[in-house]
Amino acid sequence: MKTFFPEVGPVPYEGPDSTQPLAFRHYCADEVVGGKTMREHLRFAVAFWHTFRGTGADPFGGAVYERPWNTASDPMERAEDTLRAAFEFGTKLGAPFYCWHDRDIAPEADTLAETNRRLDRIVALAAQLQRDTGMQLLWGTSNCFSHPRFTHGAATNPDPHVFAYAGAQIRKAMECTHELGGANYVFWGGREGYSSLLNTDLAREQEQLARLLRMAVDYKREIGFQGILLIEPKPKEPTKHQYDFDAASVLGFLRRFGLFDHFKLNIEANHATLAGHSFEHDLEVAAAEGRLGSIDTNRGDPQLGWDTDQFPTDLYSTTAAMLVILRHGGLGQGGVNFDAKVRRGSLDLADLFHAHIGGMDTFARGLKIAHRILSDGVLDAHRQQRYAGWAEGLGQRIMAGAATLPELEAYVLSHGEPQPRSGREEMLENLVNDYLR
Ligand code: XUL
Ligand code: CO
Repeated sequence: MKTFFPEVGPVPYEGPDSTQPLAFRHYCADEVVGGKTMREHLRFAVAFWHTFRGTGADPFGGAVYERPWNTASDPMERAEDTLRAAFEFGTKLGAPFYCWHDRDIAPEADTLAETNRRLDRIVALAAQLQRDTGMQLLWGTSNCFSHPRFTHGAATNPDPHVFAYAGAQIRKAMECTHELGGANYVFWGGREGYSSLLNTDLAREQEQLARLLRMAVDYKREIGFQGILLIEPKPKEPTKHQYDFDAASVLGFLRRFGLFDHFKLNIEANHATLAGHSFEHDLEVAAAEGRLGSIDTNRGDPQLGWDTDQFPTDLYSTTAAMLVILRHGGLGQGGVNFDAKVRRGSLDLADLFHAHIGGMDTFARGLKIAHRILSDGVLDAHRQQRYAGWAEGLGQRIMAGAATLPELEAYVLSHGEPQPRSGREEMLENLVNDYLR
């Protein structure tokens, strides 16, 4: 049996005082936080595409990483080696889940029939490796954006033949996800958007996208797939205007096309910030409507305006995210996927471990801190107090639908000006900082 990381053993939990770089300081899978283990809260997943298929290439230069699983001359042998490396990595790291695109795990062949045969072969191996290691599939998805045929979009393509190709690919990827017991299936609208209105029929393209999603809902029912269908919003990149701009626009889109009950959202930190939001804003928008399904936790760089897909290291951000997630009852059958890549200059295999360990520890700390903040109740008490007026008298009548505009006028005429009240934002920021110590 080949091994690809002979120099790294299982990553232990050593606690906050550890000085060993290849150890967890905060993520202790079996530790119980608020009635659930950290493993159950966080459901960490390794993203197959970045961690095992990433090459370090950028727009100014090609591949720089030399990976031992990428050496065989036969593409299918390389694919099998890559999959084995992924399971060795995930097992050593102690990540319970992984995620893939169809074309990451099995390379595309000359015909769809042959490509599907390749996928079947790799899925059989994945099923065996899942059984051997206990690792599970958080979600599968289809890459309908890299191949040149998808240059003008997949579901939103002006050519129905390309739409059909996307549909065929998604059907197969859903079937493979189902076979592997995937907990979710993701749709990220890779090139579902446009760059110029001069050649684009926006209304038609949105209807096409909805039609494809409806077909996916029907197919899910047909095969009895129990996973959740997730849409991952992103405002731009690769196209200038993406239709799945942010959580709010996706929720509106789903409602408009009668798809609301069939989908939840996979919120990605870096996509939320590209849309001009914070990560926690988009999480809250999804969660407020009961549609928060899962997260991609990769962050952007505050100085760069594009999708840098970096591992999370900012404690303030993971705390804010976990506050939203815990308040809304957790991620259910979703999880925390690292859709993140190491930097071009991070050449060593060990860097892949350091990156994931850091991300897992940062989230584990965010979880523990958010749990403490919520259990102490000080923050929520402030919030509740701020809206106290709605629990009685006038507030209650308004929300019960009993008040009228003339009644509001009469109320103001007899009560005069409302009393100004501070939002206490800075005090609350200080309060959160106290917990970060
Ligand atoms: C792209 C992105 C994707 C999706 C899956 O920005 O986030 O990798 O997560 O297709
Ligand atoms: Co993503």
